[in-house]
This record gives sequence, C-alpha cells and structure tokens, in this order.
Amino acid sequence: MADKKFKRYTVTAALPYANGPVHIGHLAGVYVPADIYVRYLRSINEDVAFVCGSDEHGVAITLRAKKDNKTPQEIVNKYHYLIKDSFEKFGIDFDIYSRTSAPIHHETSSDIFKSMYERGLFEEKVSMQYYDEANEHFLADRYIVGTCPTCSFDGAYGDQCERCGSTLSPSELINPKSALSGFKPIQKETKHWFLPMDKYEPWLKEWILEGHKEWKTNVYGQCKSWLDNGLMPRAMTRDLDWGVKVPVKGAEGKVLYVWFDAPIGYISATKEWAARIGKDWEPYWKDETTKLVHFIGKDNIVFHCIIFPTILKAEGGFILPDNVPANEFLNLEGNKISTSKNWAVWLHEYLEELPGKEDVLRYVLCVNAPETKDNDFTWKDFQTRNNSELVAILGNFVNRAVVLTNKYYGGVVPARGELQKIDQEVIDKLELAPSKIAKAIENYKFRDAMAEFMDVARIGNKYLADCEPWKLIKETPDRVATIMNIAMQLVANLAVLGEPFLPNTANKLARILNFEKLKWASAGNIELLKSGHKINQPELLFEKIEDELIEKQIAKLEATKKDNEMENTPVIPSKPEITFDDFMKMDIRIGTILEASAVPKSKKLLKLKVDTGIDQRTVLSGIAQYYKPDEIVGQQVSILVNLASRNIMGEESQGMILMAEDKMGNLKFVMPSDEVNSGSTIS
Ligand code: B3M
Ligand code: ZN
Repeated sequence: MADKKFKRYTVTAALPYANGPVHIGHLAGVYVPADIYVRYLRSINEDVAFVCGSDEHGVAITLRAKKDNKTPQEIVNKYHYLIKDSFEKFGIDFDIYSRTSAPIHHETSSDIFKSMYERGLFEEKVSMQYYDEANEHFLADRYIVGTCPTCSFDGAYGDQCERCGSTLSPSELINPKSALSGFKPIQKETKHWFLPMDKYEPWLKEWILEGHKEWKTNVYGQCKSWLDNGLMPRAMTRDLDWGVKVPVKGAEGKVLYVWFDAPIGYISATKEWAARIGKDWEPYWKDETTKLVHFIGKDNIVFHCIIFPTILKAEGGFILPDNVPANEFLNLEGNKISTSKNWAVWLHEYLEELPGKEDVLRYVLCVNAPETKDNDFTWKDFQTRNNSELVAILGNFVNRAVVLTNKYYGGVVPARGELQKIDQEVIDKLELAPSKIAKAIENYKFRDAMAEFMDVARIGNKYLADCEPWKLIKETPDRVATIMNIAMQLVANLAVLGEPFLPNTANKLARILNFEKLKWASAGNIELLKSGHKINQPELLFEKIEDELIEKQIAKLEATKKDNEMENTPVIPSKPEITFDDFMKMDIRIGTILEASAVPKSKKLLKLKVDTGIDQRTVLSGIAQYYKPDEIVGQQVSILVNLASRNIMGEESQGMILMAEDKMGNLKFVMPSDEVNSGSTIS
C-alpha cells in the first residue's frame, strides 16, 4: 500500500525544549499524529526509525535557568526525564528519545559545522550586536525586549512578537531593552559565521515551490511567503555560554545557533539508536530510498522547510524531507496555550488526575487536531467526546458483542451460517475500511483516519441494533450464531485497526479476544477469529466521565485565571517622552459601533461602522478573535479619529479603536465608566 518508491522511513517529531513540561498542544500538534503515522507504518511492516529527544540548548533554557536560579544543566535534567516519561505514558512510541546535550550530538553537530566551515560554506562577518554593559554579556535576540513594529505590543522579543506572531530581528524593535538588566543595550562588535541563505534561494524555490506542491497549504504558504520576501544570510553561531562550542579558532565563548544544532539532533539520535541495536544509521539519512518526514508545529516551519534543508544540502550527501506535515495551534478554552501564564493542560498532571485515560486524550486531540486551522480544546467537549463517542459507540459495541458471546456461547466464537443481505452489507463496508484509513494516514489526514476507524464501530453498533440478536436467540439460534460471529470479527478488526490510534485500547481488545494482535494486512475481512476460538470476559473499554471531574478541571483553570489577574501587570518599558502638543495632536473620541462584520479571508479583522459623533465611518480592527460581530453592535468605544486612513486588505480604514489587553492576552474595549454621547472628546 505505502509508497513503493521508498524502502524505509525516518520519521522525526520536533524536539521539545527541556525548559518546561509538555502539554496537550504539543501532543495534538506533533506527537499524536507522528505516533499514529509510525504505528501504522510498523503495522504494514515498513522499516521505520522514529526519533525524538530533548532540545537542551538555546536561550529559552538559559532564561529559564536564570529565572529559577539554577544552572541550565539542572533545568534540562529535570525536564528531560519529565517529558520523556509523559510521552511514554501516552504511548508515543519513539525508537529513541535522546537529548542534545548527549556527547554524540555535540560531536555530530560540531563535525557538520566544521566540515561546512572548512569548505568555506559560511560567510564570516563582523557585525554590531546588542551588548549589556551591566552584565558584560552579548544579548541573544530573546534577551532583548521592546515594542513590536508591527502591532505595537510592548513586550515583543528580539526574535519574535508573541502577540502578533511576526518574526523579528532585534534591530527592528522600537525602544529595545536588555531583559537581564532592563537597561538600554549598547552595540558592540562581534564575529559570526553566516549561512548565505540568499545563495540557496533559487534552489529552495525550485525544490519547494515547484517540487512540493503537495505539501499542506499552511506549510507551502508559509514557505512561499518566506521565499517571496527574499532570504538573507543567517548567523549560525551565537555569543552564549550554553550550547555546542563552535569548533573554529577565534570562536571562543561562542556556541552554535540552536536552530543549527537542534535539527541535527535528529541525526544524532538516529546514530545513537542504530548503534544501540547494531544497525547502520547512514541509510536512514543518506539513501534516496528513505522517506524523511518531519512532524512539527507551525512555528517551526521555516526551520524545517528552509533552514535545515539548506544545511543538509550545503553539507551534501543527505536526503531532504519528503514532507513536513506541520499543524496549526491548539487553544485551550478559547485562549492561547501559554506556559508563562500556566494556561495549559500539562501532560504529567493529566496522567495523575485522569489515570487510565491516556487513550481518551489521544482520541480527543486527534479528532480535534489543528490540522488546517487553530482549534480549541474544551473540557466540555472532552467529556462529550468520551461519553457519546468512545463510551456510546466504540465501548458499547465491543461490550455488547463480548457480553452476548459469553452469555450465549460460553465465550466461544460460534460458526457462521448462511449470510443475509444485512450481513453482506456489513462485510462489504468492513472490507473497504483498512484502505480508507490507510489512505487518510498516508496523506497526513489523521482526523479523517480516526473518523473512518470509528465508523467501523458505528457499523457494528448499528448491525447489532438492527439485527437484535437478543430477540432471536430463542426462535432462531442459528441466525444468532451468524450475527455474533460477524460482530466478533468486527471487534477483532477494531483491535487491529485501532492500534495506531488507541494503543492501550487495542491491547485491551486483544486481551479480551485472547488473540495476538495482527498486522494491518490481515484486517478487512471476517476471518480473524476462527469459530471455536475462546475469548475472555469483557473488560470496560471506556468509562463515562461525570460532570464532577470536568468541573474540577474547569475550576483549576479558573483558579489559574484568577492567579494571573492577581499577579502584578508586567512592567512594560515606557515609550520615549512626548510633549503636551504631541498629545494634543491626537483627536480621540467616544464612538458607537453601528455595524460589524467579518472580513473575508482574515481571521483577525472585523469591519466596523462607527458613529463618531462627527460622521459614520468604516474602521478595520484586529479583534475578530475576541468578539463576534453581533455581540458588539451598540458597544461604545474610544476611537482615534484623526489617524490617516489606511488601506487594509482592500478596505479603507478610517481611524483606530483603542483596546486594552487583559492578563490572558485578550483585547478589551477602552470605554467611559458611564455612557456618554458619541463624539465626546477624550482629553
Ligand atoms: N525546540 C520546539 C519548539 O519550538 C523546538 C523544536 C526543535 S526541532 C529541531 O517548541
Ligand atoms: Zn507584534
């Protein structure tokens, strides 16, 4: 079935930063889809290396260490094992979970750098870099905070604005400050080694834009936008004391850029795994018949589609990814998951608080996976999916089939008699299921795949409900034998087909059925259980989740929200002084929203018609994620009316609505304490 072009697979899952635990967003975006993919490949007997590990370098780690008053090594040791353990318990079945502080990784990444350096593939440049005089430290991009030039957010980092998602360089920040001392950094000379991305641009355009049109639209689109904007040389070294030392004379006190070393971590992990089991690692990275697939989240697209492939291409001899099925983000109860705000469902806590429900989370995160757009996880939805899908469909069908087989036949699978039309219909549908599921998985459509899998249980449920064997057992026992035989074959098929999705459940099913789990190729027919085969007693596959449990989880999040509100507002550095006259230039008034509508093709903008007291005008405002159009008609707002009008997405926007940000990063209207007339001036 799978791609005949390929003889083996190297499947990578993004290396989580070992600076905090992993949460449901990680699982939904990367690890559940990757694991389903790999388990399926193993079931069709493909040769797979499924590699992952902790990303233990980079500024995020050093910042975290500083905050906790620990060494970076202490931080990564703590989280590496916590993360590894969470993955294991959720059944994410890596062949190896390594770490980038491992000696083999330092050696591998250092060697690749050296080999590229020796062949003159880097440009050596002396540039000005921000430097914190108080701490005598060059400042990595993340160590510089300032105002975002795109959205004016005051807490943007030198590499990225977490509010609007723009990728930044520190020099673009307005009013930059050192995160170490809070002082304005100075510029100081430093030498770095740059990868001339611009030189690889034509090749990248050809390889991605022409060669990989089949990549997911979100992935292809991001690549195209990077390539259309033009690439620039990018420094592959950093002034930092934590990471892989730059193996070059004159580079003392410098380390490899974390995005140079981390993806090489996939290669180091493969080496470690291969050595452990006495295999040759090279075919997994160097043989054209190997299919390389990177599972990542959307914030890592440029690194996996553009920068890492450029490194591999420049170094030479390596294969390139065949696909990079990146997902969008998962939100939690309507808000962006945030580590710093503790707005997350942490996997290690879930495991403690909802023991035995690993597959439930795998299921919910898969059916809700942010495959094409950001999605929301809510505890209510979690409960509904469990109760009305896992319990009511899958669990119910299996339980009925197993209970009746035990009751009528002492647990021995009865022989089939003559088939009726309704039986044949079920058999026909079952026959199609494995290839439908396989096709969806091979195309990285895991939600569809899971839906197809659940359909098999639905078919079984309906079959029993339609045939009502319990009504026939007295009059026509032969007919019941046929029905129960087919029902049990469906259960056996569920055990085989369910393995990639719900591994614990598949194991339980195998146990109940008293059979060795079979490979994918055996599924799709009604010959899996021989008549006369003895099954075991039923076990509950899923249990109903009561309101109480859900309410507890919701209360926990509510408490987090409260904590966040109680905390002091982070001090955002003030903007440069202005004069009274500057202020008086602004004409801010109270207006009233008369109409509101969505802007086609924009997730962020709403088009508003505002009564300003002087006129009625159109304003485009980036509030679509926070308000629905019909709930804000009649809302009083503060509006800057003398802002030069701007064309945004083909619409003329006249003025700006003033918004304040709450602790969860949601935007709120700034409005008077009592209603005032539209047109009242603010001064
Ligand atoms: N450490 C994960 C992240 O951005 C980052 C991935 C590295 S993959 C080589 O959260
Ligand atoms: Zn921004």
